[in-house]
Amino acid sequence: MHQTFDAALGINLLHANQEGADHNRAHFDEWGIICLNVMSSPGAGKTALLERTLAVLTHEYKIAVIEGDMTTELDAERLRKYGVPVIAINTGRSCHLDSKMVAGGIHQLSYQYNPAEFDLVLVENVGNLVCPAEFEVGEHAKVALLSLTEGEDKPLKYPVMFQEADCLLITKMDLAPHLDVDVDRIVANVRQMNPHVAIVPVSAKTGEGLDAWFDWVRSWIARSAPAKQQLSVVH
Ligand SMILES: Nc1nc2c(ncn2[C@@H]2O[C@H](COP(=O)(O)OP(=O)(O)O)[C@@H](O)[C@H]2O)c(=O)[nH]1
Ligand SMILES: [Mg+2]
Repeated sequence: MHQTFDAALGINLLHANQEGADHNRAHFDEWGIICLNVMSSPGAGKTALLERTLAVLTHEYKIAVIEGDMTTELDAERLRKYGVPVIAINTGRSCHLDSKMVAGGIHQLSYQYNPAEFDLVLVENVGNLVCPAEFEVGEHAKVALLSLTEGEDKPLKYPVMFQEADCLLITKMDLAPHLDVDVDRIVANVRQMNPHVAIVPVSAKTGEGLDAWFDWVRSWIARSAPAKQQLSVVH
């Protein structure tokens, strides 16, 4: 009996979250914004990647960040140095952002700015390979990071994250010469879960692979171009 109740509760929770995510995405679409949900285990290099991304792409696009952490604004402060609005959301005991929290972030952004001026919203999710993959926040695409030190088997052990990802960044490639890790095995394990995902090996430290990552982001932003054109016709 207990199991049935828990399963039903879980399905209702996910259903309510999905409705909220669709609502958030409708706002992003109305404003011609592309939203990317960046997820990984703690320490895989999400904030370092976003630092490198903001350093380059703020010259091309207007970007805002929604920064999810259980506590503190440490990551938000790191990213504010790049001169972009960073909405910090502390999730408390929750191990992931949900669509309601991100709706709060979107409203904050739209009180302070004209949201239609933005091209890209980057969401840094709470560090966790499990729950963030289940709870959409209204993103157009999911970006998962797996660092070289986490082990080749993680795509097999945490399948949902790797099945759901549109782009998988293998991070900390600069460490490869110092580790007993088989990058081809990581790629094969990811492909087993998700044959079509874009896989980009990167290093936020040396810059390896970042151009390919930036191009992937640019290709997503290009999708919102027709909506942006419509907006500029209307205003
Ligand atoms: N060697 C190396 N270290 C990295 C790289 N990216 C991040 N780190 C380090 O990994 C740790 C966690 O990075 P952070 O960006 O905070 O990870 P997050 O928890 O996923 O946001 C920090 O000590 C970073 O300096 C990288 O490409 N190479
Ligand atoms: Mg971080």
